[in-house]
Amino acid sequence: MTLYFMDGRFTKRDGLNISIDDRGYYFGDGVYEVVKVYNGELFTVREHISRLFESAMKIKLSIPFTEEQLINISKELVAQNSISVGHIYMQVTRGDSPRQHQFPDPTVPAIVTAYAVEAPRPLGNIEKGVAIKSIEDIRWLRCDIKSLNLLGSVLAKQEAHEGGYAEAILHRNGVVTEGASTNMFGIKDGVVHTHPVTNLILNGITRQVVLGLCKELQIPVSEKEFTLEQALEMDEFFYTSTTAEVMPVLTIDEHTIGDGTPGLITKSLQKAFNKKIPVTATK
Ligand code: PSZ
Repeated sequence: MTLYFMDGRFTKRDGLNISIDDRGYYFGDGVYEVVKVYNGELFTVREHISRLFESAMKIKLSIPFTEEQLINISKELVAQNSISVGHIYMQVTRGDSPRQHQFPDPTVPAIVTAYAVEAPRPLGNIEKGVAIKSIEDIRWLRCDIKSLNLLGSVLAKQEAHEGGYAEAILHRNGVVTEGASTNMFGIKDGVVHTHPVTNLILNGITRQVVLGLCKELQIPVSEKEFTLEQALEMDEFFYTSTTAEVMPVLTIDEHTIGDGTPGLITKSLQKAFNKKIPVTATK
């Protein structure tokens, strides 16, 4: 039996009290996080919860819990649901109020819901690598906010999925921004390239972990814009996210990257990443 969190308590699914007037439902007016669980332990939970508060602040949404309380709720969900390998999903919306675009006045309490699920790591793809498709980035100009409004990402992911691709590589005016739900990295002549932290990307927690690993392994990094054309000429390519981890890219559209197998630097980053997570997480 899965236990959910809502309104300050843990409940079964049929005990959830979701309103048609929830602003998340009408407007996608809210923010969210996904936190990975390895061997029953939350990975980088502090960073994720802190980003949840940053996203909320950027949309002028006040969360009725402290960071510490949300971390404890996340831990409780993992324990209550006996999660071994999987993730936590947590979202906060601007509350339950009759539909009108402007914020409810007076303010209504933000609604925090969360659940935990068991889900295997994508180990086959992590080892073999994947094909991705270039798609124009039509999202809004605040991609730094982890907002519930995901239509731009949903449409890109669907188009990639229909073509048999694992992910969409988004480009704006020819510049690679990120993936539909991942951060993109290219490696050329030993240098790791990725989009700088601006309003045009989400500064992924996995992105930050991987940049830390580059530093530890003394791999030079360039956080500067690169074009889709330059991406095709990279020696290696990979993307990162909480669930995709460090995912090698073998082809972009029909163009092969390097020799069409996961690159050496990519593999060394995967190895270093694996050392950061509980070692027995082989699922
Ligand atoms: O399960 C999934 O498919 C997940 S879990 C998290 C994501 C996907 N994606 C987060 C994300 C994103 O939505 C965008 C637009 N860019 C980058 C990322 C990667 O962020 P982290 O590393 O924090 O998960």
